[in-house]
Amino acid sequence: MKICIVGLPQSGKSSLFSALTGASTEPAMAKGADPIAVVKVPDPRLENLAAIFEPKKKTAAAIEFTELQGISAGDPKRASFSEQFLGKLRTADALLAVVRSFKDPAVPHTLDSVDARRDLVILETEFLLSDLAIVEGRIDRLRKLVAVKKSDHDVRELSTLEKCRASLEAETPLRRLDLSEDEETLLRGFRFLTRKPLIAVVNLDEDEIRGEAEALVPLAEWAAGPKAAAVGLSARLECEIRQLPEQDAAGFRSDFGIETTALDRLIASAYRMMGLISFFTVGSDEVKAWTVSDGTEATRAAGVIHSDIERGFIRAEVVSFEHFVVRGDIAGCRTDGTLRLEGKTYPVRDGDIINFRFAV
Ligand SMILES: Nc1nc2c(ncn2[C@@H]2O[C@H](COP(=O)(O)OP(=O)(O)OP(=O)(O)O)[C@@H](O)[C@H]2O)c(=O)[nH]1
Ligand SMILES: [Mg+2]
Repeated sequence: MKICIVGLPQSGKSSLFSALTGASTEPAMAKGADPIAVVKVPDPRLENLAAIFEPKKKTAAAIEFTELQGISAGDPKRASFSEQFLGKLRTADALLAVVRSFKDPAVPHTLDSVDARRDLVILETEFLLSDLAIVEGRIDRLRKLVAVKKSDHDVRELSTLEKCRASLEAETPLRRLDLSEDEETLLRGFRFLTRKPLIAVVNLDEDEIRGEAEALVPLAEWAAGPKAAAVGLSARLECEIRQLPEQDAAGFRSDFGIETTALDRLIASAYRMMGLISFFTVGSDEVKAWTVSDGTEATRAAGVIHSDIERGFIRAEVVSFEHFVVRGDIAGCRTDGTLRLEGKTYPVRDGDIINFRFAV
């Protein structure tokens, strides 16, 4: 899973990147590249399973974060995002927008005032306009095609895109559209920015942390929509805490009234928002967490591991994490019937421990 960090200049993107990854953005930027870091998803269940199986290797699910350079949105003197920049955003599975709430007069704001909601609207507007340009271009082409030869596929695509255009013209991001499975499939290839899950990270002043809920009120309505979420944190403080030894960090956190790390909270909300779940494969060689969308069928989940396992799928042996930890071994789960045999269309659930049987 790949998440792009975007935001207006000096909103705290690099600080957040460092807080999440423990790495500085400077070496990559010095080379003119976008810094990328792969971060492990913390999951106590994985630790638990590793303690039981004592495997040679333990592999957590991972999220790739990247901070994109070169934003000039909100600058009234310049045009909006470049095509190259938007193209990079389109490859992301989710977007993370950093919006500034900290007041620090030492850090100038391009718009001379601090307003998290306004900045979020500026970013969303850029995304809306980019999607709208794509939708309009495609509608023009499809109209011409349909006038010559009316194919069923083109007609359906045209009507779906017209639905999208109406939404975008009303300044409603496409993630709020209710689409049928067919419409969803027709749109997939466009990789619309406003259809992607969007997490807003409100970069708080240190003295706002205890009042996080209050600081998020202006975004509450926005964050209540589908595939949207808002999290408040101080990027600079989290970045400083990240550099402390673990025992000092805990004390520091409780002094500021911070309960969990920024990373844990961000990932938890990203998972919830994107409808992602984890299933596990276990054994003495490796215990591993895999990420799939909630409701993914067993064959497709198998394909995440290897296409051969998907193609040659026979059955899945499944036991839930909760049942497994009571027993502590697979043979016991087989005996008491908590280990089940499931077929191709079984919807995988969060925490399932799965052994795929396959033949190629
Ligand atoms: N007071 C305060 N300052 C912060 C916070 N987060 C970032 N800053 C400061 O804001 C400035 C910009 O932070 P960066 O993390 O570099 O922001 P950025 O969005 O990566 O900036 P550009 O990449 O230049 O657009 C730095 O001087 C940070 O120290 C915060 O939570 N509180
Ligand atoms: Mg930066």
